[in-house]
Amino acid sequence: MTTLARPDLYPTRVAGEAVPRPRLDPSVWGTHEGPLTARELERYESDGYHVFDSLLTPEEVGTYRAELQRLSEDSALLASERVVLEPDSDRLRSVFEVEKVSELFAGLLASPRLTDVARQVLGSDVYVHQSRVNYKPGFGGAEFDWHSDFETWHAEDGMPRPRAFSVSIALSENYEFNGPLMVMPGTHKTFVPSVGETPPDFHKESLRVHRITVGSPGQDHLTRLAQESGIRQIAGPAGSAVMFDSNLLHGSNGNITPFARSNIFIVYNSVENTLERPFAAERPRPQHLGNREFNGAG
Ligand code: 6CS
Ligand code: FE
Repeated sequence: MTTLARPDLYPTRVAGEAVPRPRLDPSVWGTHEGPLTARELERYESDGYHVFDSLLTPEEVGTYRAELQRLSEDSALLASERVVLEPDSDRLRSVFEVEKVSELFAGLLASPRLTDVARQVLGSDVYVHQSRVNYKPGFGGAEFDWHSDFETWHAEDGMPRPRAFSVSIALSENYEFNGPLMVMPGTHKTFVPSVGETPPDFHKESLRVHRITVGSPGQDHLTRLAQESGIRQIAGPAGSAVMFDSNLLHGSNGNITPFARSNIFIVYNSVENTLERPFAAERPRPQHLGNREFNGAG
């Protein structure tokens, strides 16, 4: 069966040299009213991220932390493909599509304090493209190397445009020293293609050991962008959160301290940007990594 050619606005996983190109799309779509002020939207468009000092109450944090513990002891879940283990141990690294295994987290994903922001920023109705809890345990939670999420979601999930963002909600203290999220402000405005073909079932490797070549910008581009943009470390108390554009370069260091850095990440995508076939992979990734049930986020 011949596959029809289609426009690829963000070619990546290329052979030869990767040439960064300007982003073709805004980060803030439309002029919907919503929880963020005009100034906050301007800053988000410019920096590519926005910090919420306290998105959850201390009581909610307690409830979700207990849920994290419950999930980490669920033997059926631990044996499922939703779970990714740490590369150097069999401790829990990530649990994907948490709304399918936790009614509590399903309620959080659908709560208006998040979906109202998502509709405002994405300028349309929205749905959850991906959710995950990253446990980043103490004494060895491994790093996540620098990357653009959109580069992966475009190449491997078939997301056409960067009309999506993640909200990372701290369910434990995100200290300066236990592997908090780091971003390069403003880099969401440049799309840096990755060099090299996507190996089959690449996610089975890339989600566990995130020191990868395919799917990451080259060190030359990372060096230049870091020099131009700087690096901002997003530390914050449990209950705080940061939303960041799908194409913003980010990463996090490993955690050698005793203090886990456990966060829940929720990705909202516009219903006008639903997944097609991958732009640079043989087969789509599984449902728990890239949601293909495009019902609204409630
Ligand atoms: O491949 C993905 O979809 C995941 N990988 C990383 C390192 N961040 C975004 C996402 O969870
Ligand atoms: Fe990421």
